[in-house]
Order: sequence, then C-alpha cells, then structure tokens
Amino acid sequence: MSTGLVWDELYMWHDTGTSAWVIPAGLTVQPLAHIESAEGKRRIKNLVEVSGLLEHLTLLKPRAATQEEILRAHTREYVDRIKRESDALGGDAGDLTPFGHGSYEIALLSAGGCITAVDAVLDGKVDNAYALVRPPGHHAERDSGKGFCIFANVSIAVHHARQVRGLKRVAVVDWDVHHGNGTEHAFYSDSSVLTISIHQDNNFPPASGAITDTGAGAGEGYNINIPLPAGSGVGAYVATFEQVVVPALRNFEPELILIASGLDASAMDPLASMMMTSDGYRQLTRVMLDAAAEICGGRLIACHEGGYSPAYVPYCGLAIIEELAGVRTGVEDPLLGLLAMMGGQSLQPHQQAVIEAAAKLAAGLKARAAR
Ligand code: 9RB
Ligand code: ZN
Repeated sequence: MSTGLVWDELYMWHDTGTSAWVIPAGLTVQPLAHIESAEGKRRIKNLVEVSGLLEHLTLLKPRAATQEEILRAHTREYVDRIKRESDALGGDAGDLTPFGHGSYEIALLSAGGCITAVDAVLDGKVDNAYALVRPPGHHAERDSGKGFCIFANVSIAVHHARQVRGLKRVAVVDWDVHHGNGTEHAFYSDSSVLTISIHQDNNFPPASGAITDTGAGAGEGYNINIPLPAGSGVGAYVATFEQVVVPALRNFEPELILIASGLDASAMDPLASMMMTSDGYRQLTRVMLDAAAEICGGRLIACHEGGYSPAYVPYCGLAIIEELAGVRTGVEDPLLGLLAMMGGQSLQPHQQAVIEAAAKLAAGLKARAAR
C-alpha cells in the first residue's frame, strides 16, 4: 500500500483569532482562543512524524485551488469578499467563522490540497490519501462561510473528480460529528454524487441533518443523513457503517470515495457528546478500505474537517492514517483503555432504531440504480 499525506505548514497559519472557544470575546467573556486552532492538527502531524509513520507515507505538496475551481462551489461575490477582507485585516466568513490576514490564500490551499489528493489517487501515484488540511470545509455554503469553514474543500474536490477527471459517480462519507450541510446542499439535486453524513442528532448546525432530508428532484434518494443520538460510541458507529454506509456504497457503485474526516465524535471532544475512540476510527477506516477495495479499486481519500481535543485527536488521526497505510507504528493511545471501558460503548436499542431507519434509505438506492 502507498498512502499520500497532504500537508503544508501554511495550513497552521490560518488565524482564527481570540474568542472564548466558540463565543466571541467581550466585556463579560474573557478572551481565550478560538476553538478551531492549529494545535490539534499540528499535533497530528507531529505524532505521525515522531511515531515513524511519516517515513511510510508519500508527502503530497498541495497546490492552491484556482478561481475556476472555487467558483464551482461558491458565488463570485462571496469569493471576492473573502479575498478583499483577507487582503486587509481579516473578517468573518459568516456565522462566527473568523479569519485573519492571508486566510484567503490558505483556504485556497486547503481546497487545493483536497484536489491534489484526488489527482494523486486517480493518477495511481498513491493508493489512498489523507489530506490534513485547514481550514475545514463541510459547513461552507455557496455564498457564506459557516462553522469555521471558508471554502467547501470536499465539494470542490468532488467537482474536480467529476468535471475534470470525468468520473461518473462519487460518494462522500462525512463522519465529522456535525452535519455536513454544505456538502449536502451542493449535491442535493444531483444523482451522480451520493452524500452520506453521520452526525450527532441536531448538534450543529441547528435544525440541520434530519433523516428525512433525502435529496430533491433528480437527486432524490442520493442524500442520506444518519443523526445518531448523543452518547453513541464505537458500537453504534461500526453498526452504522456496516448496516448503512457500506450497503449504500455497494448500491451506488461510486468510482471514488471521499471521507469528510472530522475527529470530533471522540469521547474527549468539547463540541459534541459522542464516545468514539482511536480504535473506533481505526475500525471505521478498515470498513471503508474494504468497501473501497470491493467497489472502486481502493480509491479512498480522507479530507480533514473538525476535531477539538488537541490532546486526543493525534491518536485518532494516527490510527486512521496507520490503517490507510497498512502500517502499525506500535505507538499506543494512552486513553484507549479508559475510554473503551466506559459504559455505553456497545450498540444501544435507541441507536439501532435510527440505524435501521437509515438502512432503509441505503436499500432504496438499489431500486434507483436499477432504473
Ligand atoms: C455559537 C455559535 C458552533 C459553531 C461550530 C461548531 C462546530 C463546527 C465543526 C459548533 C458550534 C453560533 C456558540 C453560530 O466542527 N464542524 O465540523 N457554535 N456557533 N452562535 N453562537 C452563540
Ligand atoms: Zn465537526
């Protein structure tokens, strides 16, 4: 196996300023740091390096996305505004998504990094890839930023795979704990892109990601939301992938699979209330690798999204990238024993009820494919 790692130090220089995590600082809110900081991502890269895993990876240097590529997913007015504000002192992309001077270029490099990963995999330069990009992208809408996302990295990579590389069907599996609203909206009426989001029920964005939102027009049936109850652990996630995600992928037969890889479903994350562990992410990666091998020649790309426990995300990231590369460094997750023994890790009946409802949507794709 050969696995690509997209990384650029400039990703870490995207400046989200001082808030108190997600709350704007003010007279009664003492400034802390914005929760979407470089720290967690830099610590993933550092652990990949210190563990020795980096020596087994192919480092992929990202390029900036072009205007044409960005405009496939965003309005010119929005892109021009981000550039103008970034050229000055920075601004807010929308909905408390602050950015600093130069973040426009970094956001172009983030979207471009996902395109770089797509090209490397489709050209056979690597078997699969992890794009450790920043800022994230899955909440970004056509004309606005949202939830720390400026440009829609994954959507832009999908457009590239479809329009430039000529793929007929692409699937996106979003395992970030928040709903992938931007990706959902980008392809809501499009039957050539299957979008699946597994998220904590009604966490962020508010009132987004209902199981009843299944697509519209020609895209009806090609959006699957799996809103898992708060408290879901490894058992619920593995069951979701085995009972919903893999059957949906089998029925859809994509030529390429992208994972929107947020690590914020971990038990240590402050922006959600799920119970995933590094070993849980390793298992999900295994399931996705097997599905990709069976369905699309192993073509699998993970694009980084959220994850806000700087102490814990490195172990989740390491587990995923180890599994992608088929390498075990032997570095142990120091929290795994504790988290694995916590109550609630096994699949619960109220979680299975949601999974069963979503499994019906996955099965529905078979009838659509036959038409
Ligand atoms: C608050 C607001 C947020 C914003 C983003 C996330 C998660 C992002 C992510 C969670 C909560 C707004 C506190 C807007 O990781 N996506 O993958 N909260 N945002 N207004 N207020 C008062
Ligand atoms: Zn998230």
